[in-house]
Amino acid sequence: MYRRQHRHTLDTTPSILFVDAPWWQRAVFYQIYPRSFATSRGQPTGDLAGIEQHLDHVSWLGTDAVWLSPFYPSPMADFGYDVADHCDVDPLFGDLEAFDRLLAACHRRDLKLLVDLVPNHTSDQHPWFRAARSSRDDPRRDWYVWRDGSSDTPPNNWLAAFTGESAWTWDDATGQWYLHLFLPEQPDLNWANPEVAEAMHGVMRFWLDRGVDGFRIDVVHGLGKDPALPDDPPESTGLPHSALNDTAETHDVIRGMRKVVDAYPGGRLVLGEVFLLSTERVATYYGNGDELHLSFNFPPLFAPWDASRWRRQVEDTTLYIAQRANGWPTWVLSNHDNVRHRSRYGGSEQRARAAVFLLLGLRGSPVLYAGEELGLEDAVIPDERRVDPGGRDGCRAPIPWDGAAGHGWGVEEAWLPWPPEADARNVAVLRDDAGSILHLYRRLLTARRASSALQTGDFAWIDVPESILAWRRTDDGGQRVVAVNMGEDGLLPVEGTVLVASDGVGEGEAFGGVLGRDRAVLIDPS
Ligand code: ISL
Repeated sequence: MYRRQHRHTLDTTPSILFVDAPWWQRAVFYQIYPRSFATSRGQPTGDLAGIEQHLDHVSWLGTDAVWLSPFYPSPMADFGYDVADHCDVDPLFGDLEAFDRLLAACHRRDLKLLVDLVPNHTSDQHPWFRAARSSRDDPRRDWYVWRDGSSDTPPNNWLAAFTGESAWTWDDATGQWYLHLFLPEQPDLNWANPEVAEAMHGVMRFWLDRGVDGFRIDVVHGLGKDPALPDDPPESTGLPHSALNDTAETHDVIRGMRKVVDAYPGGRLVLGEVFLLSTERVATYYGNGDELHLSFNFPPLFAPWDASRWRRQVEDTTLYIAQRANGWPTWVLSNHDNVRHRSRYGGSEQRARAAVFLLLGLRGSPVLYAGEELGLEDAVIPDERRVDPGGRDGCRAPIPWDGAAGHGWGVEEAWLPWPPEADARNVAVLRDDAGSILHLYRRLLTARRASSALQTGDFAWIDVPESILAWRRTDDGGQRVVAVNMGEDGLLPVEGTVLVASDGVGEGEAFGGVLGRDRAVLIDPS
């Protein structure tokens, strides 16, 4: 069913290649936000060469694939999610040669690389929109979503993200409204126009031809709009339309994109950002094996540190995604849009240590966000340093690489304040401390790589007290038990050897039967 192979990575740990599952079902993804990861040239913002210089950290940790947030030319109204040219690199981050070097450096380490595709909207400075806006008769006019009306009444009640105001902006020069699910500087493309699909497929081929392993697709559920543009229902009051758009049209668009990647060899991946707050709805974006390979599923990210709430999230994910033909879940606790999970769960490192057992132990592909392996909390951002229109600066603080002034960036201050305790909580210091959360992440990633049961095995709950989540992962190769305690100390009726413990205690020994509050264990029950 599978064969053991030594892979030639910088890591000396033998790893196992399971040939029966596609790579992305076994993979652990690592999200890099390029502005905040590392600089190669002593700048307050990171760059592609800086990422390349720090790739050994990513492979030492034991992840399999990198997802790079946008690095394309951009006016940065949304820090790169407002793309002005999909086929180039912003000078802030380097150039296409720097990209090619980074891609080659990833592949030398057996790391896959996904780039972020932003197909729902462009920057208002993109040549396409400049042309579209220039005149109602411009051939590109219909590449965006325009509607007639009077300048004081938008075409419908849709709200934009971040501003909380109308998703329509009046263009005085041409006397029509244009749609933007996000900032007015991010006009939505009109995917009902086949020329848009053709152009964006060209963008995909541009990166696939360079050798990328696939795409994380931004706001993929937003692409198809109901041509009637119906009002959002009153009960959704306050939610931006970007969290509600869920139309049949979008599934056609995704099938078109899937065909583009499937035409390439080597299992190129589409991992979609479906930001709908229902796992049942998210699941539909896997289609019949002809839409997304993987989708983000955010309801678990929004669940508090509470065992019964988490149990429900796991059950929903199992029911709607894992049990769906071609469904394979993903798990994510932190990203560049949300308060880091350590901060969300109350700030204790102990909880952050236990939480990674959910990410790496549940059935599905985990997506880590750079810095969570350091147990980072959100940075405290004074008002005068806030820059994001969506208020998401805290989770985007720069990665501290060492404890010296400038934390490896060569500047006193980076584009955002350093995260808390950066003098002690940084890569260099935590690497020297075998008991650190960083080493815990690494031990757990190593244990996951060594166990096909943990990667792709079946999932079954173990009957335990309410405050504990415990489950068994099983396949022909063996079994693993994972347990996470979100409440009072409790009895865990499992025997076996502790492989990894969230507090590092008792690893290699027989499990003692009691799991403490905010603690987690990985057990080999054989
Ligand atoms: O960030 C959010 C709430 O604070 C989400 O609603 C977010 O807008 C949604 O997940 C879509 O996010 C993606 O597209 C946005 C961009 O700002 C985000 O950074 C990106 O992840 C527009 O491109």
